[in-house]
Formats: sequence, C-alpha cells, structure tokens
Amino acid sequence: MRPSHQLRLLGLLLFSLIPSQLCQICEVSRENCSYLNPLVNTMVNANYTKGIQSANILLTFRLVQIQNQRLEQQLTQQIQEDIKKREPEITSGELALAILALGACKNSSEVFIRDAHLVSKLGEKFKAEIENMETHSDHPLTNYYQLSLALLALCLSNGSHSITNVIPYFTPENKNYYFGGQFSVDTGAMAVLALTCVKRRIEKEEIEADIKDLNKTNVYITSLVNKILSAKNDGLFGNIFSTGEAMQALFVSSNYYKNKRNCQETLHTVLHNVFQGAFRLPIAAAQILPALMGKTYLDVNKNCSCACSPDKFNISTDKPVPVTPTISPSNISVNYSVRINEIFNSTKVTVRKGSVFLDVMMAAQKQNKAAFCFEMEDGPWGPYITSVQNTSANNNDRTYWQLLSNGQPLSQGAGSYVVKNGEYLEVRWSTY
Ligand code: CBY
Repeated sequence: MRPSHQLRLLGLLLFSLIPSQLCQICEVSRENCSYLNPLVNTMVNANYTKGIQSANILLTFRLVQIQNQRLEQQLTQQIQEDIKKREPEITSGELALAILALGACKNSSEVFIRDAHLVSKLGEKFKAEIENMETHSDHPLTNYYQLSLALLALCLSNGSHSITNVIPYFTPENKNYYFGGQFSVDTGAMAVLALTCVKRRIEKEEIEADIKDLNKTNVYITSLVNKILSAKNDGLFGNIFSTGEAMQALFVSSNYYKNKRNCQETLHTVLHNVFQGAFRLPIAAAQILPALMGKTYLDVNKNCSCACSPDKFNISTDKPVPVTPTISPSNISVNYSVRINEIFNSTKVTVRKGSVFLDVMMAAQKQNKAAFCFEMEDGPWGPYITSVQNTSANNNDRTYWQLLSNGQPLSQGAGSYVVKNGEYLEVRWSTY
C-alpha cells in the first residue's frame, strides 16, 4: 500500500474511534458503521451447508440485529434439522451455541428448544464432560472453551440445574486453560462470560449458593481477566481471532475499556485487520462483530440498541470475497516436513503463488504417499488435520497435529494460511 493511502486509512480509522451513543463502554461509532460492512457481507453472502456449525453465525445475526429473514430462516431450519438427526454425537459447545442462537431475542424457536428438551440435554452433555475429566486425568470430552459455552448457555437459560457445584472446575489454575503451556485467551474469555453470568444470578438470588461460592467466582473472574490482560499485544488480546471474545469478557467484568485510550487502541488495530481482510471466514466475522457493536453473549435475552443499528449497513449481494487470495500463474517453492517426535520427513514442494498450507500438504502427499499422507475433517474454521502418516490426533491424550511456519505455531488453519516462497512449513505431532 502506498504511504499516502496508509495515512488516509489511519485518519479514517482514528476518526472512526470517536464514540457516540455508547451501548457498551467501547464500540465503533455511529458515523463509522460502514467499516463493519465487510464483516456483515461476509456473513450474509457465505454458503451455509454445515448445519449446527453455523450456530455461531445465527447467534451474531440475532445479537446485533441484522435483519435478514431469509438467511435467519435457512440457518434456523438447518440447525434444527441437524439437532434432530445427529443429537447424540453433537458436542456440548455445539449444543450450547445452538441454544444461544435459537433462543436469542425471544423468537419462535423457543418452542423447539423446549419441545426438544435441549437445555436438559445440554445438562447431560455437561455432566459427561465432567465425568470424562474424572476418568481421564482431568481431560474433558472436548475442551474448556466448550465447557464454558455450556455453562454459559445453562446459566442464561435460567435452568434449575445446580450450576454452583461446578464452579471449582473453573479455577484459573486448571491446565485446560492452556495449550502447550500458553494461556488460551479464547478459552479464558468464554469462562469469564460464563462465570459472570453465574455471579450475576447468585447476586440476584436466582440460584442457590452461599457466600463462599460467590467469593470463589469473583476471585476466578479477576484472575482470568488478569491473564487476558497479560496476553495483550498491540491492542489485541492473544491474537486477532481471540480479541472479540476477550473484549466481551473485559466489557462485563473489568474497567479496562473505561479508559478511552484502551478502547481506541483495540478498535484501531481490529479495524485495520478488518480492512486487510483478516475476517474472511464467516465464523471469524461472527466472533468479532458483537464486540465491535458493543454487545456480549450475556445480552442474548436483552434488547439494547447500539450505535450501529442494522439500517446503517450497506448489505450487498455481491459474490462473497474469496477466503484466500486468487492463485497466480507463477510458482513458489516451500519446504515441508512432518515430525513425529524424533522422526522427521522433509521435502521441497512447488505450488502456485497464493496457495494455502493445505495445497502444500496435498502436493507433498502426491509426491510421496507413504511419508506425507493425511486426513482432515471439515470444521467451522475450515479443514482440521486429524491424521498424518496414519497417526491420529486423540482428544483423551490431548494430542493434535500442530501447524508451524519457520518454527512458529500458526494462528490460522490449513485452509486459510497463505504460504510464502522459501518458507519452512511443518506439521508436528504435539500435545496441548
Ligand atoms: N470451538 C472449539 O471447540 C474450538 C475452541 C478453540 C479454543 C478455538 C481455537 C477458539 C475459537 N474462538 O473458536 C480451539 N482452537 C481449540 C480448543 C483447539 C484444540 C482442539 C481440540 C479439542 N480438544 O477440541 C487444539 C487441538 C489445541 C487446537 N485448537 C488446534 C488448532 C490448530 C489446528 C491444526 C490442525 N490440526 O488442523 C491451529 C491451526 C493452531 C496450530 N498452529 O496448529 C488452531 N487450533 C488455530 C489456529 C485456531 C484458531 C483459528 C483461527 C483461524 N483464523 O483459523 C482459533 C480461533 C481456534 C479455532 N484454533 Co484451535 C484460536 C485463535 O487463534 N484465536 C467450539 C465448537 C462448537 O466450534
């Protein structure tokens, strides 16, 4: 980008930070809602075929009141059908997001939630997560992000479940907040939202608890918030993809954004990333948008009008922006390795400029099937690598295939990360 363009963009972004008519303590101002257009358009124009995996998207649509009846209906129907078809195998976090999305803003799906007994089914899934922890050295069936989502949905659904006896599991010392020794900001943020909901309900005497439960909840929230704040980097928390949820956690449980400078710093960096196309995946757009519009998942049952009301958006029905840049006719070459402990297989691969990590894996597999064969599953964030060289990731052992570039873990998945000429790419058998 030319320097003059950069200056103009910087000016526009700074202008966008002047707040007006705040809904939360930090949000994009009314005059500048158009900066959020790329996020809204990514969500509106995506091709949704993944059933319950789109629950996060429907939740955001409803939370920020983007009115698109056709899409809301389509997503609602897909999610409901998927639940009917696959209920036993649906994970706790998926069901939690579905309950939040279907129930948001008091709409007709409430009947489905009730008739299909979704809240009590979620209670059962939550119990199964805890039981797995007891039999598998503290490892839940899924992960603490999903456990937190489940607690949040149970708390917001006003269920009569006894949620206070699970508070001790959310102690910030629990290793499940960490992946490979690093605090997972996404996970911590989701836990803060869940614990804040529990705390508020205890304070309103809506759930039975004693003063010790309340004190414990407060101590855990404070400690998790401090961990999120310690993961700050240039206005972001963790990385660009965890920042939306971190902002929500900070909105509901700290004074951090009462300082306007802090708010400006985060909004500036996030909007710069929006401009650069960091949120091309609908799920990424859905996870950042509520915070930018001053909303949190704790607002699902509330009605609060924010600066960027839906009519401020310019929703186009243009073709969606491609998730990755266009492939160019010229070639680049990269180094690719598969590492399982001490065993190391490497190769040089030539791919088209603009290719993603997955293209490199496929080219290597074509070269040498025995050394580089792999399997993947389709997830909300795109392809997830489940097995390489016939060695599979296993949740109960906390093993996974980690993606790295020049020795550093990537913050994007195999289907999104665009590779560069001369780069050293690696998939490493790891534990988290
Ligand atoms: N969602 C979940 O259950 C996912 C929760 C989450 C914390 C999630 C990040 C956060 C979010 N906001 O959605 C998460 N990842 C988890 C829990 C995991 C673990 C999954 C296994 C399990 N126990 O459920 C695990 C194995 C530690 C993991 N993530 C691995 C990876 C790597 C995937 C590599 C592969 N095999 O394909 C990868 C690519 C990191 C790496 N360098 O290897 C990875 N995750 C990334 C980059 C991400 C981010 C995705 C960002 C992007 N643009 O693609 C992420 C948002 C997310 C999805 N992981 Co995980 C975190 C971030 O960078 N902020 C609930 C359910 C209902 O959908």
